[in-house]
Amino acid sequence: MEDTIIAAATPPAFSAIAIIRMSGPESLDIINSLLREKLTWEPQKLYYKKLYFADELLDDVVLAYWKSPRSYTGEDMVEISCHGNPFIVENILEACQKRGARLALPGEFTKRAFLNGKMDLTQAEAVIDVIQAGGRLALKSAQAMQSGRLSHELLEVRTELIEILAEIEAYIDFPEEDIEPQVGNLLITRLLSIENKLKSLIASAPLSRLLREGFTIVLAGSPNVGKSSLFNALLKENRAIVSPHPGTTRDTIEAECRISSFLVRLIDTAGQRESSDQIEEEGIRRAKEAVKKADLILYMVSAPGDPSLDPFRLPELDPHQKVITIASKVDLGLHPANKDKLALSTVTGVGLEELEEEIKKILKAFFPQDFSFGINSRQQAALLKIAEAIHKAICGIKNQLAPELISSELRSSLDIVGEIVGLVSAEDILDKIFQKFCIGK
Ligand SMILES: Nc1nc2c(ncn2[C@@H]2O[C@H](COP(=O)(O)OP(=O)(O)O)[C@@H](O)[C@H]2O)c(=O)[nH]1
Ligand SMILES: [Mg+2]
Repeated sequence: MEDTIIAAATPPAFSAIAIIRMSGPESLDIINSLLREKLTWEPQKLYYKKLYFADELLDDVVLAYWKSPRSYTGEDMVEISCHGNPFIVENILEACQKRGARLALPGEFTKRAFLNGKMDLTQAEAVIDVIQAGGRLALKSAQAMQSGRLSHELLEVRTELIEILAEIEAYIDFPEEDIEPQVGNLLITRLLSIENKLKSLIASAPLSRLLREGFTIVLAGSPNVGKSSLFNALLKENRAIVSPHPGTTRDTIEAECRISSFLVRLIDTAGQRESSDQIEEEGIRRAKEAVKKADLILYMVSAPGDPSLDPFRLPELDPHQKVITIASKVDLGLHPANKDKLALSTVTGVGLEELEEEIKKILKAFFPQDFSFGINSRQQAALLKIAEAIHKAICGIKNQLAPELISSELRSSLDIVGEIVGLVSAEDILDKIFQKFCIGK
């Protein structure tokens, strides 16, 4: 029998209400032991009661009871809403532990929900993404995943694979017969369409990484062009030190912000020029590293001077990396060579709105119009293996390999589909997934 677990579901802060959750067979006994009256519990009803431990009042609380299997975890559950004071929460947690509950591990409630068949593994993984989504699109993607969109698509793949497998395995019983070319071609067409579906799912992985980890936007350019001033203007606070002396920012400075409801890591870099100063050189090295990892680079050139005089040159970039070239300090006048660039002044504010609009446009363009959800890296790795097995099966049919060989590829891809949704799941994989959760979820 499972033990009974307990945890605060809300963060330790002074607030109107805090919620504590308990799950497991002893939940009702434990909470009953803290009541002074006998209660006839009905599931999904709220009870306003006083909890006591020994003779001490713990708090006035609202209690809810969910009876197994109709609960989040699938077990008997009790939810305690108390006043939002961390000392009250601690006292209640302690009292329940003394009566037999134990503190839950990170993600243990959701792990139990998964193990009790309340959700599959892709849905369980999405729970944490829903909680931690740092922007609207990230939330939409996590919610689609939680509602089972990926599982649904994979189930279709699975059904199709089983049908194809049945056709191929029919040949195993007749060793004298090869797969007829006509049948083979049809099977290849069906496998290719699965392969395409997998490819588009796999292509969503880097996008979901962007949603989860945020876009990296790097400010780059020569010393003194106004990078740190723009960094502060974009963050709307004075985070980086601005000074008229070139080389003031000697390291990269990073801050998280939200642009158009996307999570963004904004990085201010040290001015990039040849330097004899060792610390500054290290800063420049880091700046170059930052540029390499950037999704978008705000490349600043100084307006009044000729850009060819700016010692900083952008390194060669990957095709996915985007650049906005900005002519800075336009309040001092705009050099004709910079006419085609976004003209900006952090002193007068000219160009700031335009820049933010441009950034929004570029970030949005990373996602296709019909983007609905992105897969995580575990799912991506597994889908890559399936795609590879299917590719081998296609080659096998083309090269008229023995049906056993083709079927074994397809069987292995069926197993991996099972791993993704959690039909088969090793304990260490589950541990890795649920460790990332917060306690109480
Ligand atoms: N006139 C004017 N001066 C600016 C502007 N932006 C920055 N500066 C000044 O230029 C100098 C260098 O700015 P800073 O942001 O430290 O440049 P960084 O070295 O590229 O980070 C400072 O004295 C700033 O006050 C601007 O838009 N107009
Ligand atoms: Mg600076």
